[in-house]
Amino acid sequence: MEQHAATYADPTYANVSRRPDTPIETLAELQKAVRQIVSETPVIDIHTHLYAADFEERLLWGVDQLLVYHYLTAEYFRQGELSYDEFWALDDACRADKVWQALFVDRMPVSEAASGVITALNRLGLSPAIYGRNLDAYRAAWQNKTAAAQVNDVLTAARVKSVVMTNDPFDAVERAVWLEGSGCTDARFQAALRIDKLLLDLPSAAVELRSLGYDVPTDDPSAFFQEDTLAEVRRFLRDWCSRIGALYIMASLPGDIQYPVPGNALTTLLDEAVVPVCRELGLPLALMIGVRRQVNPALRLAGDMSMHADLRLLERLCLRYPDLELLVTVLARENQHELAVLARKFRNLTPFGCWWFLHTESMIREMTAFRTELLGTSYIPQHSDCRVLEQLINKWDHSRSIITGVLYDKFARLHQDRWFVSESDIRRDTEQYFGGVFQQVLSRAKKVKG
Ligand code: HDL
Ligand code: ZN
Repeated sequence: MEQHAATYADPTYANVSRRPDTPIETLAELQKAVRQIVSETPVIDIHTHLYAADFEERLLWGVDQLLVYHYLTAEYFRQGELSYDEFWALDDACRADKVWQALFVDRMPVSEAASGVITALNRLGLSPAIYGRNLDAYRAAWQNKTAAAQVNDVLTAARVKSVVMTNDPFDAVERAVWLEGSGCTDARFQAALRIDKLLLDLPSAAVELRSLGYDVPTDDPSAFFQEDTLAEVRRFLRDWCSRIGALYIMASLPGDIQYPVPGNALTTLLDEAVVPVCRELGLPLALMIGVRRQVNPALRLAGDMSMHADLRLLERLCLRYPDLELLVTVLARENQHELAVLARKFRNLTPFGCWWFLHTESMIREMTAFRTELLGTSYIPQHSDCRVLEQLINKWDHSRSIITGVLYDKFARLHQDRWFVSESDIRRDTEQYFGGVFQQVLSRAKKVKG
């Protein structure tokens, strides 16, 4: 792109009052400033599957865990030689060996997930120029590291200010940490209450609720529409949101959920339990829509599929609850533009992130461009969805460079139309994207509290 110096002799400029810091003069300087500021601005990662070190083995980290990440195991089964049963019979280290050989040695690691491993290793000082393609060399480099030290190194390298965990009260191991252990003692790890099982598998959730001391029937699902049962579900939600300090309540949903459907369990639970507790506690509701679980169970965690979602569910929730803050991400590429347009209709709907199969360079670029064109800086461009600690580095490095490109293009056009950009403009808008919008959603939700 040609360089247009902002000629201060330009009469249209002469009358412009000076900004706090001097407007950037050339496109080359603008590009440098955008790259630097987007690269260095700390981010709040609003949805991850990471855990603080308090959760011990729930915090996944290290070379082997990077390689047995379910994105990579799905890719392994396409090009590795083992059957499902042979692979699953191995321990993590042997599985990692197989993934490394198949996806990193026998061929170039060009997929998003595979190249991400290389980015993370390199950025943590394990340069492939030195460590080569010998997996044991990378393992040896970290054999004496502690989880706590790796957490500090990774959060610093990734410039991640804080992450929001996915906290499932129906997970017995995690529940024990909250009920019997220390809970989470690291303020950099915030909590979110995940309630898929309550919304999507009520009979099984009812059994667990009862075992936890909530007086809900386990033999008569229709009883869930009675006020005393719904009061107990609200008590459960309230207790757990308070216990973990949930920033929001969240659920993932298939794409074919209809809402509202009178007499339907999900409609009743949303209307009579989840939304009332969100309002009572002043919390947003986060919905991740368009997942079809376990289309291939042999892949285990990697066995889920995307599906097109009927977004009228969101339209109706926004109309029925205009003061409920909704954080939403959808899984089908075909739904993304529609979600951005829907967010233009409802100010309480905030799209976030490029979820799962959309967390790839080409999809992030496509989505960030049209979301910015439709929503300006009023949405949340990315979350990492990390399951393994070191992924924070590659997921955010790759996303930052793409967001840099989109922002630069928009700022450059303004610059050329003599709407000059300063570093403070760039910093302010980047901070919006990297946590500001999320914090505004949280504070708007708090205003509705009560
Ligand atoms: O349901 C979810 O939160 C998804 O993000 C799944 O956990 C999925 O397995 C995943 O890790 N996506 O990135
Ligand atoms: Zn997730």
